[in-house]
Amino acid sequence: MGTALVYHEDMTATRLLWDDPECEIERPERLTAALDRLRKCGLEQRCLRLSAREASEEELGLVHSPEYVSLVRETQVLGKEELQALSGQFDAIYFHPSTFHCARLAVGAALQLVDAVLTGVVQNGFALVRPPGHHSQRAAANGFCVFNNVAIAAAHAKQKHGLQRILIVDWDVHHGQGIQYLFEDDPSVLYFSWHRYEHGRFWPFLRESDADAVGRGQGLGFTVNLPWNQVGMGNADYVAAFLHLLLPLAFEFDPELVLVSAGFDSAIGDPEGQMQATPECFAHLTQLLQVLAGGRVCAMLEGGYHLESLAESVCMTVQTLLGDPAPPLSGPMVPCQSALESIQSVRATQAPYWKSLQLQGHLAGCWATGPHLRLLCSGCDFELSLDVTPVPTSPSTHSPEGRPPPLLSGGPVCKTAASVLSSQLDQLCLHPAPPVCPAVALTAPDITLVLPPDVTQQEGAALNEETEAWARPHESLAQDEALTALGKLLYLLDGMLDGQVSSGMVATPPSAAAATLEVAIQRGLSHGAQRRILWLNIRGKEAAALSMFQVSTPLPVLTGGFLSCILGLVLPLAYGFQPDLVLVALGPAHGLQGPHAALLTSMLRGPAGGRVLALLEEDSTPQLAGILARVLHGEAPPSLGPYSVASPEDAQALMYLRGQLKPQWKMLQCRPHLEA
Ligand code: X5A
Ligand code: ZN
Repeated sequence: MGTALVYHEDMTATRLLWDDPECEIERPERLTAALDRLRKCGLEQRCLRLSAREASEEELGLVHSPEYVSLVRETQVLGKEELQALSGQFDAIYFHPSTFHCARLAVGAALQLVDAVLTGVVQNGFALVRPPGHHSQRAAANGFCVFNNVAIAAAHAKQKHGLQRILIVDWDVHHGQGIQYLFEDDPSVLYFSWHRYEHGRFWPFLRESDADAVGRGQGLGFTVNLPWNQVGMGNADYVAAFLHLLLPLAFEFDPELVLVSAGFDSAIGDPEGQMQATPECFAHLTQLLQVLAGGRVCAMLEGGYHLESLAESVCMTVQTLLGDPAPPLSGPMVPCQSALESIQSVRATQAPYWKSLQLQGHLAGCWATGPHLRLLCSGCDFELSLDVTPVPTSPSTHSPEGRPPPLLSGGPVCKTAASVLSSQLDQLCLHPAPPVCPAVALTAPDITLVLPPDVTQQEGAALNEETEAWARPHESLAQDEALTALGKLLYLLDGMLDGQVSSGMVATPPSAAAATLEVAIQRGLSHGAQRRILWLNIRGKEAAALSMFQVSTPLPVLTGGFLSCILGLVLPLAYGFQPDLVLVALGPAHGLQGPHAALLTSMLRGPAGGRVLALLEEDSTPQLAGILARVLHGEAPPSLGPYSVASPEDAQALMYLRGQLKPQWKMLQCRPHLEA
């Protein structure tokens, strides 16, 4: 199951024939620059190349009026003067004698891509097209767009393939008002667009581009606009918008197909967008979307006018569709205040329509203290310690069950949350790092092991002595079996930290799990300075008995609670921390089903540059090991299926933890500072 690249060189034919400063940026070199770069990077060669066909007039009729289609058809025979006069009747449009042919190829490319994905010929793909489509409307060309490529693709997926839920993600820097109008009242198409808005002072200057346009009729809540009110939005802002807004809705919507209006005028250097996101950011956005819809993602080019930035961003997107890990993001991972204001306002506006946005925040301030919670990141060049309300140590301050009581008891809800918190806090833990090098640890007691195919056989005789030395202090590591697993683990760990291995999986005998993990952590931390390692340990409650667990949160196994924990806590921490390596350990009684474990593992590849080491116990099911191995190699995790809402207790526990961690970990924020 590969990646399709749909293209036709005829689409370079249409071009501006007269002087028009607004339109001159939409030029043929946009396609050739992108294609050249795809070839130079060897990416084109890795894709299934499909030559675009022309869409039929019937297909255009899925969203456009017959009169409008005729009007565009007739431009083929017009002279320059007539073309210019007709163009003037639309906003930011030029026609060329080849426009009808090119625009039909652009639509045809989008349809071929959708067909290839929905018939299982490929897993995903990219349509490299012009003219773009998302501004075009039922009977109007607009903003360089003639036919609405993505909207027609969505209508076709519904009509020809019987799809019932399609997510359209419009990451172009302009509002795709054309798509919005076409699906405004249609609950089978969830349209998400972020766009430069500047309180209405940016093209296309529409009131309905603002956050309060949410669709109508049956489609209420299925239009989601995220207006950017300042220029300069960057990687942290884009990732925060996905984690805190788009992805909760998308998981709740549970799409069967994801269409991307992939405009790259939202990338750094673009004269239209004036934004700051680097090309790698599009790899991350793509990767974040690939966990939806079983990985069925079709990206269609929209805008993007800085040729270098466009070409590089297209490469990043295609490379990620091919399954390669996203390169690390540059720059500080701190969303700006204006971005947080926008995100918060959309969350508030959309909350009535989405369970995944509800149940958050209304109990804020309920807790004055909480359970033992401590996260330490220490290192040669930075030290951050976050000490959250120490747990009272005197037994007299504990409730009868031995749990720390909240100081401000706000009523029944708080009491429930208190007991849930203290009983469930052990399932996911953050490890403190010895003061050797920067590290955060999300916990894990038991070891599993990932073996990239080319590495599997190499256990290195030279390593054995060292392995034995590491094992010596641990009684449980004495047997051969445990020693072998440890050897593999250390081998992989070194390979990943040296950059020779991208990901791995190791299985360990259950009795040796805790010790193996301990060695792994020590080894990772002693490997070299300046390494950031994120340890994530998931296991049943008894993990609390182990030392070194400092921060923990319940990791509910129900879809809603699980997702809010991953999207609202684990990934923001991980993106903020930017680890060199993530170790995920699934210990005894971890309670996760295969799809959940796969989703978590898959999503952690993002912040770690793909360097994820999974540790399993030997008695894990082969299905689990198989599914994890596949996602580690870049395959899409299976869908989680229908959404079920997080319990109030889980939501409360998560909110408490987030509240404690937010001052230090800015990616956790989804609203601006009130004091600012
Ligand atoms: C597809 C696209 C932008 C039109 C801008 C007009 N259109 N000022 O990016
Ligand atoms: Zn655009």
